[in-house]
Amino acid sequence: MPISPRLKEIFQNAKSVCVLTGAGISAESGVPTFRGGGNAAVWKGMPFDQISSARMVRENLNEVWEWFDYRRGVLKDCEPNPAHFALAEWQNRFADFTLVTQNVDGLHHRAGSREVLELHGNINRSSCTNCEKRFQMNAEDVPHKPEVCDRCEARVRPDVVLFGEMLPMDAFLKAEQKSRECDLFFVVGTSALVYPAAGLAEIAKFSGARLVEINPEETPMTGFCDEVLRGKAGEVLPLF
Ligand code: BV8
Repeated sequence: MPISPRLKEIFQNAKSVCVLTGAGISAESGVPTFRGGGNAAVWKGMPFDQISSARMVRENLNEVWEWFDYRRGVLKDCEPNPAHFALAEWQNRFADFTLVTQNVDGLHHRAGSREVLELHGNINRSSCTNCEKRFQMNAEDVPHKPEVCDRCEARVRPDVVLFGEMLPMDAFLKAEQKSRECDLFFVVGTSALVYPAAGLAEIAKFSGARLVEINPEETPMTGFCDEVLRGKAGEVLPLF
């Protein structure tokens, strides 16, 4: 997938760059995507947006933990891939660089990205269902621990934003502000179906940014982009 000389020049002269990543950037690390390959992630017959929902936390927290402990088990053997490392390099190439992710796998941090706006939380953190105290888990803590909060003894839950839940406002508002200010916005490895995250690309475009999509497949965002690099993130990003 060659990068046009025009895009290369825009990239080299960009002052403010914003990147939104989704599950596709971790696909080459062996992390299953949610909707890739034509089938949506399911857990014991429940579609992804049912098992990963605020309602399931209320109705069956044990099942939610089983789903997240399973995913954390898969993640234990996954390493960052060239796409994550390329973006970690980009943070030193621009005066103003913002990395926003929908992913909860923590692979951007492990690749060396310093400030990552995690719009949907992090699978290796849990939070108290009562007092919201947060706990950092190691990848080896499968099944998860602690089970209950050491401050108020209520149950803990994955510190991940589930369907029907508010995003962390500080992260979202900063991502929104950077989307307005940037001159170049990359959408990498996302089906662009989940809002308000996907809306950041629209905000960038309406604010005058050049919009670039990197994805082996077409998405609802494709027609809206100025440039489409039809390829894998791990192969395309290192070419810049
Ligand atoms: C909320 C954590 C109120 C859980 C996730 C409009 C506005 C606001 C909300 C809504 C709205 N319309 C609908 C809603 C409700 C809902 C929503 O968006 N539903 C969708 C399904 C219609 N949104 C919510 O409930 C959100 N909360 O709205 O609160 C609010 C309102 C305003 C402002 C603030 C708050 C909460 C959504 C968060 C849900 N939690 N994750 C968990 O992980 O279990 S979302 C989940 O989907 C993941 O985070 C994932 O990242 C995300 C998006 O999926 P993708 O990352 O795109 O992954 P996917 O598999 O779909 O696609 C992979 C892509 O990669 C594919 O295109 C594939 O081709 C490509 N690919 C494959 N291989 C590669 C590749 N690309 C590059 N290289 C490769 N090698």
